[in-house]
This record gives sequence, structure tokens and C-alpha cells, in this order.
Amino acid sequence: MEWCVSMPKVELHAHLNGSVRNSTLFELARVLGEKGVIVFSDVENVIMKDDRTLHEVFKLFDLIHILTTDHSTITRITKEVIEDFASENVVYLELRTTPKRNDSIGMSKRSYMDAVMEGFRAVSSVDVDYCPTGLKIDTVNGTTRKKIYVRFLLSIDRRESTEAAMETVKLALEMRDLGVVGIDLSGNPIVGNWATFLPALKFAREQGLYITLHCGEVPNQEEIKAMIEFLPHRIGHACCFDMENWRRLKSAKIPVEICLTSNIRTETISSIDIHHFVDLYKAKHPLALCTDDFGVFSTSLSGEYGLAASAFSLGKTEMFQLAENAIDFIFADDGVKEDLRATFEAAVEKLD
Ligand code: 6MZ
Repeated sequence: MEWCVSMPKVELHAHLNGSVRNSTLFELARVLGEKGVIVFSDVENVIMKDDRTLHEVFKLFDLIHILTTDHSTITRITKEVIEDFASENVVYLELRTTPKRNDSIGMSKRSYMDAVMEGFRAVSSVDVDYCPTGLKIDTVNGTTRKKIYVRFLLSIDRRESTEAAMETVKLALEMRDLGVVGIDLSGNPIVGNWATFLPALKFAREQGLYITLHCGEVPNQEEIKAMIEFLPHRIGHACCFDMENWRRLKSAKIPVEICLTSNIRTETISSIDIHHFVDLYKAKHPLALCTDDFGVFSTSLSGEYGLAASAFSLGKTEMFQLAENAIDFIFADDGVKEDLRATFEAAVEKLD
């Protein structure tokens, strides 16, 4: 569906290391294979596997992190991920990543994020904007260039300690001027206890950072209830809610980041026709279609729009409206929202 690619889109749930091109992963694996750090064919088999359970996905992330986690590679994948989103007309991207510390290569959470920022600044195929105020004139040689707003969310991994989570929040505060706008809680949902991260999440919110939580990837109703009662600015997934938590979510009107392909591939939802998107969409609950990990799940944001359109019989106009509605839930200021609305207004005229 060509129009899914050409229409402007807003991406609110994308993990950096889940969005690496397969070709890049292979190239990195080949180099590490030659050095004897890994066995290339083992990696090849894992990367090419199509369907994996949620549990297997987290094993894959451990492997991806071995391939990607040095400063220059982090810079490279950040650049590529932003360029890939821009190339399919994503006009606003919130990219999330877990700052990692690795003493053996002299990496601190700060230096990891500096490498991310370097990748962001290296983007050349498209104009990027991250300064909260500085809008750029996006024409080169009289022709309009694509432009993408990029904001960053720092993820806390559920394997981390309270102190490590607090360090991530303090880093986010330090990097606010560079476009870091919020905190995400993610990682294997069967690992850790969400209460571990509560002090850091509360502190983040008090300091004015936005919060989004992975919520309900597994049916832990007590945790889901506590997360809803925390009133995060958004949640991701919302798959395994019981009736009571579903009612709570709807009455709290917390926007939901919906990741269709991810949920189906990880078997969190057994089939697309029973996906909770339908219920939320019909109820006009705030929601945004997102990719989650476009590399790991071989998808794209256009692909997610195409899938929703065909699975739920929605037309171009409805899909366009859905994309535009996501502007309401972005973690950026009103100036950015206004600019994005103008972008959508200009694009709607081209919609036939
Ligand atoms: C929960 C996920 C996830 O941060 O290293 N992540 N957490 N559920 C998911 N659904 C499938 N997909 C990705 O990107 C990879 C990390 O993002 C989180 C995991 O913690 C994973 O290690 P970064 O850039």
C-alpha cells in the first residue's frame, strides 16, 4: 500500500537495538566471527528465525547487544535507524534506548548516550530537529527536503537495580537540552518487580520528564493495576489485561502504544482479528500504531498501518486520521505539535 508509505506518520514506540537493519547485524556478526568472538553461522540462524516467543526475543536482544554495544556501532545504528524511519515519511520519532555501562570497554551510561547523539548528528539524508525551540528551514537548493523531529526516551531495563534506574533518570535530566524527553520501563516482563523502579519513576515525573511503561505483556494483573494507578503519560502494549484492568485503563484514558506485528510474532496475542486494537479504536481510546522493534520483527511503520488497514477494514481517511491523532500524545512541546499538524494538513490535500 503505497499511501501507507507516503503519508506522514508519528512513531512513539521504537527500541534502538530492536530496529537495526539485518544487513548491519550480519556485517557486525561477520566481523566478530572473524575475530573469533562469536560463531557467525549460529548468529545467522538466530537472526533469520521468523517467529519467536517473547522469551526468545529477549535472548535475541542479548545477542544483538553483543554485536552492537561499542561506541562507534551505537553511533552507526542510531544514524541508520533515524534515516530508515525518515525514508518512510515518519515526521516525528521518539526513539528509546537503554543506556548501558560496560567498564571493560570504557563505556558509561553517559558515553553510550553521547554515542547515540553523535549518530543522530551524523544523519545527512534528511533534516533533523531535536532542539526544543530551533525549527530549521528545510529546503536545500530550492527543493524541499524531508524533515524529521527526533526525541529520545531513556529506557530502564527490568533487570536493573533501583540505583541504576535512578542513574538513568539523572542522565535523562542532564541531557534534556539534547532532546531527551522521558523515561521508558521495558525489558523482559517476567523479570524483576516494578516496585524496584518506582522511586526512580516518581523522581522522573516530579522533575517533569514524561513516563511510558511497558504494561501487560504478560498477565500480571497486580502489576498492571499498580501501573495504571501510577498514571503514566502513555503505556506500551496493554495485551493481557483482565476486565477490571481494562475498565481502569479506559477510564484513566492513558494513551496506548499499539505494536501489532510484535504482539503477533511473540504470541502475546494469538491472532490479529482478536487484537485489542479493535476495542480501543471503537471506544475512541487514545492510541498510536508503532513498530516496537522493526528489525527484530521485520516490519516498518508503513507496514503496521497497512496491516491495520487490511486486518480491520479501515480506509485511507481513517488511517490518516489515526496517524494525525498520535500528535496529541507525543512528548514534545506545543510548537512541535503545531508544526506537525501543519505537515498533516498539507499532506491531506494530496490524499486522493
Ligand atoms: C519489552 C522490549 C521489547 O534499549 O538496547 N525491548 N522490552 N518488551 C518488548 N517487546 C518485544 N522490545 C525491546 O533496545 C533493546 C531493548 O529494548 C527492550 C529490551 O530491554 C531490549 O533489550 P535497547 O536500544
